[in-house]
Amino acid sequence: MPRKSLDLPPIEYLSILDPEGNVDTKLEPKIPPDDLKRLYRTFLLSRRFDERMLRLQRQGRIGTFGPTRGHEAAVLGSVYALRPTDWVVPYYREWPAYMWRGWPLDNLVLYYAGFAEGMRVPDGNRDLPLCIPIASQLPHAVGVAYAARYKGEGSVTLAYLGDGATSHGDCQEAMNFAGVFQVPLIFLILNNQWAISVPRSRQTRAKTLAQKATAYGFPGIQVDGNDVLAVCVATQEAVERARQGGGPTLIETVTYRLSMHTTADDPTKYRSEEEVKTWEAKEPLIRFRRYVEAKGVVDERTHAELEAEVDAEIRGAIERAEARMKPNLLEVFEHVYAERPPELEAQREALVHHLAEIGETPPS
Ligand SMILES: Cc1ncc(C[n+]2csc(CCOP(=O)(O)OP(=O)(O)O)c2C)c(N)n1
Repeated sequence: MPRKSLDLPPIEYLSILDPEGNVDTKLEPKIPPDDLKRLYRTFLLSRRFDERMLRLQRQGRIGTFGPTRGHEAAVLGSVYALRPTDWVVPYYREWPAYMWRGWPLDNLVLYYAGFAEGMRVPDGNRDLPLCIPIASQLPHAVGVAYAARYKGEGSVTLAYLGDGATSHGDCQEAMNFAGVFQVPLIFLILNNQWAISVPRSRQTRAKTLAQKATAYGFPGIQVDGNDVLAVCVATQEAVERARQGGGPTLIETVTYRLSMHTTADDPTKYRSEEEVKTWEAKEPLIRFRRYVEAKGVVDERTHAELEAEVDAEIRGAIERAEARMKPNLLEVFEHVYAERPPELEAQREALVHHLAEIGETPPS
């Protein structure tokens, strides 16, 4: 009757590109120059889009917006490892993954201006819409992965969640069933240290979020989430394993939300300037720029060209989206119930009647 340590897998930490732009060449993935350039362009596009959307919100032209500044390396490094036939299940900050997968920017502007049509998934894209209820996307992700395997698609599913989401029941249920059924699914946690004003230390007493995978019987790894290369390598390994029937993986990306949680939040109320400064020094875009410059993929001139290109793309998207914004009051009754309850139907009819009385016809 011994008392002994159990043989449990150790948790690895992976980092390849440090904040100064130094690369561990033994671990460096072979990303073709064209892909590096496209990744850098998407990085720049999402950063500039983020800045522009904050300004649009302040001008009252869109509603609440959740910035992604600081998360881009974790999102783009991971989505890069997928094929277009794989599935993406985001929460609400991973729209850089949509950009990578070819969504029109107009959709995103429309969505944040309150038009549900903005979340209409482009035909042929295997992405789920953004999901606001925390962790509720995860049981769906398990279902998607299970169904894809059942149909023999050979695809994998990449699901995103925040550190805050890990303390929700939906997350535990999803991870448990993903492990039990060995579905081809990757849980990618964006551990940005905060869930609005609640710090990571109040979500779990566990040393890492990656180790939670051990409890569900699949591999977990912690990676530097501001390092595109490390996230890419960890995801490529997980994708490969999932495709070969090896089941799920949990990847914890350690990163930081450099901006506010959403435009309805004031982070100066709960976090220190020193903390933000420490993370600014590990900023992922600057780090990636150093890398692509050292590789000779981007220089001053191409950088300026890319800046001009993404600026024009964003301007065009906003113009097109604003031209499509035709408010329809009756829409508040849509997309909630499959069959509208009688009291809501009565309210809708009253509104139709009222609009007719004041001579307003809602756009069809
Ligand atoms: C079920 C549910 N409960 C509460 C909320 C309110 N809420 C919105 S964001 C958020 C914090 C989420 O933090 P995290 O999962 O770490 O993601 P992050 O926003 O930091 O990327 C909460 C509690 C919600 N959207 N859904």
